Amino acid sequence: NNRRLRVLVDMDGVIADFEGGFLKKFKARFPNEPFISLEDRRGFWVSTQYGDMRSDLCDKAISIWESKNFFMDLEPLPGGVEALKEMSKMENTDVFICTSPIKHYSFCPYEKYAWVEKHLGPEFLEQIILTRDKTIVTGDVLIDDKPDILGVEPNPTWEHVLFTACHNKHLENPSQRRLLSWADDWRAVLASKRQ
Ligand code: DGP
Repeated sequence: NNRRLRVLVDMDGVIADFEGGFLKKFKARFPNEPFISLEDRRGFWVSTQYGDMRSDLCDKAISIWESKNFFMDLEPLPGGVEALKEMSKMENTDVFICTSPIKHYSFCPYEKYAWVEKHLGPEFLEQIILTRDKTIVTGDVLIDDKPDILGVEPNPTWEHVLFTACHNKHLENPSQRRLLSWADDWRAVLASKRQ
């Protein structure tokens, strides 16, 4: 088998700490408002859970990630940068960062490119796929923390491996493989797709 393996890796919640960055900036900007600890996060959409707590907190949450420097300032998640660099050097392996920008486009797309250049290096700028629909991207595996990845293509080519995050750790779906973190055996996941 000499086919190359194509690995798609999500950005927010997988290599960049969206949830931690959000909570830190939400508390700093709204020190007198209630917040949801990472332990209590449920559901992919942060604004939905904040809106359920109190309706005006939905827009307050959204204002955090629509602000300049929100995406740029996200901390790398432990081991993510190292894992991407290692897999990009593996034989017969192509790695792409596959990330959905928010629709408020003033800062997010620019800052995602700048983040990749800063943390992974300028050569990784070739590997960025910005799309709101990941189902139309072909690949062998998609490592992503969003439990349900839907779009216009009903049968995506990739296997979605769920990357564990604060909002999805309680979900049980036996048909979905997981990576618990970058300390988990991502090399075995890649190896299984080369068979
Ligand atoms: P991705 O991780 O590539 O599926 O991108 C999803 C983006 O949406 C990511 O930047 C996180 C962000 N996000 C998280 N919660 C919400 C929300 O409630 N509303 C919106 N618009 N974006 C959110």
